[in-house]
Amino acid sequence: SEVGPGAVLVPDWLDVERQRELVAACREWARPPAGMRTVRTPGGGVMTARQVCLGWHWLPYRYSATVDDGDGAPVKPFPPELGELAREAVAAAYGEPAAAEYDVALINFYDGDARMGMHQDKEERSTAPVVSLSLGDTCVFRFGNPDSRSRPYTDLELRSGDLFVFGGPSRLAYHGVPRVLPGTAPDRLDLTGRLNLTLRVTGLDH
Ligand code: MD5
Ligand code: FE
Repeated sequence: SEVGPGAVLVPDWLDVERQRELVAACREWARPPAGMRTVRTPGGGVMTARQVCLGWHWLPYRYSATVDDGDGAPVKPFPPELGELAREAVAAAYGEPAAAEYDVALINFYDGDARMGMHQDKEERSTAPVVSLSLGDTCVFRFGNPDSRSRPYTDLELRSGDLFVFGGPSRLAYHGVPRVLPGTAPDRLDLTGRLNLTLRVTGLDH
């Protein structure tokens, strides 16, 4: 369903088997080298969601080929199956195929106390839609507007298996995760906390 212009939510898009496969893959990707890390912002802040990247390494506020704020290792490659998944997701949300090749995944892990403040995703040079897949605990997701981090915004719950695609005028909307609802993950996932996979097009050359 369309939550805003170009912002399409497809609840329960991934069946539990595909969720389990993605959770298992995320556990592997989280291992060192170039594994899950804590992100520190230039202003001295610490992000409470921990992150691992594939394809390109996200730093506040640029992309790098190496984990400059961690062990310095080369970022893990972007798996072709995530590119396929992204294109499938865009087609499911918009009813038309994706125009660009996806080349980066940012995987955020939220424990019960983690949150993400309102921000825009501006590090990508491409205007291609962002694909977001939620796994594990439900969260409250705050979907805002492109002009300010304050109202108007819409709070909605994202559950395990939900797909959200942000394109068109919503690509640069402010958004955040005000809270996670602990203990709400499907039992069969064996996951405490929330994982979010975002698939993006950087517009960078390798
Ligand atoms: C999350 N992650 O749930 C979200 C999902 C991040 C981040 O925000 O930057 O890692 S991506 C949500 C998103 C992306 C691009 C645009 C919009 C939302 N939007 O216009 O609302 O961990
Ligand atoms: Fe974001």
